[in-house]
Amino acid sequence: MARVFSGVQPTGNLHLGNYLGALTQFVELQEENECIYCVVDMHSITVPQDPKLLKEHIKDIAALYLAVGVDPKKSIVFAQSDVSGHAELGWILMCNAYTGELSRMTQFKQKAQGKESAPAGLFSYPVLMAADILLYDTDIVPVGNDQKQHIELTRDLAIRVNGKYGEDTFVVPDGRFLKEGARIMALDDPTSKMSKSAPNELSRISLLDDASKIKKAIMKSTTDSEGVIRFDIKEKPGVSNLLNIYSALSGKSVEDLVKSYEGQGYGNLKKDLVEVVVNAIAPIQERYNQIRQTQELVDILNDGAERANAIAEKTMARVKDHFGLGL
Ligand code: ATP
Ligand code: LTN
Repeated sequence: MARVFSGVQPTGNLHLGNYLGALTQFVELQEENECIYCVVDMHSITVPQDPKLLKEHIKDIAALYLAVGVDPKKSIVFAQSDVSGHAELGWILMCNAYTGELSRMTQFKQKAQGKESAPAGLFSYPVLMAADILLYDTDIVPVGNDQKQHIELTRDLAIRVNGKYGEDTFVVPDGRFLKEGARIMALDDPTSKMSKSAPNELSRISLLDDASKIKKAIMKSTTDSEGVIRFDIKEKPGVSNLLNIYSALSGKSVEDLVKSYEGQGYGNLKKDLVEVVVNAIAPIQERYNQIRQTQELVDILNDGAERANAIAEKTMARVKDHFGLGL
């Protein structure tokens, strides 16, 4: 059985991009692998967070994991800060990462853009991510395409350390990415990805949005003035994004959708998409509401942390031994 690890930041509710890009893979993978799904709360404090809200968001994300179908009997679900090995291994990796390679990370460049100074945590964010992954001897990391560069860095760090401290120090992981074109874009600006932290609420559809918000966001979404429904990411990013979302949630191929909307305007496509989205997320919301406020959720996270810690401790003992740390 392969070991799978992935994480999501508790920085807001999950949106369709997170769901289609990451969570659907989480659920698929748990059938045949040993899966560990983490709420990466320590990553989220690389930008300021309200402490009270952060605590709630950790449970929100955990409840959403379960609501989309992550099964705590099959997979480990826990909060990153409950396992101290992440920070510990993060430091060890930091001593083997170069400032040059970290300053080339596009996520860092984007988040620090225009600022005179940025928190060192934002700069070393990818190293903590590498620690998350390497701590569990992970084979496969299911993530969206935007994380490719961070996965490459994780592999580079593992290979570098193995070369210096012994080939059995780390398992070198592989990313599992969505196929190109399946990236979900912002509804108000289809040239940038749908994101939790974009200021415009109508740029995304959260998994917890009600029908009227979903309708508003889709009906107002940016398209183009050609008035022809066809798939062309370069020329028609808005319409292509709507077709992508429609296809992913309905199981119909983009080609079939394009055929069935031949001769129709964007209004019909948008109207039908509202229904598809509302129907797809209704059962997720129902399960979320059932579990979010329960002791069961807390128990699942505590049990997950215990199981994760048992694996992490073994890795830390091995890594410290290879580095000559401790007695
Ligand atoms: P933020 O906007 O705060 O950076 P985010 O919305 O990008 O957050 P993350 O927590 O960084 O979300 O990502 C969780 C997972 O969802 C990652 O695997 C990421 O690659 C994937 N993901 C995020 N946005 C999209 C998107 N628009 N399309 C497909 N996958 C996505
Ligand atoms: N950087 C990721 C979140 C993340 C992650 C991880 C994903 C942190 N640690 C480990 C996979 C494995 C993001 O922004 N989506």
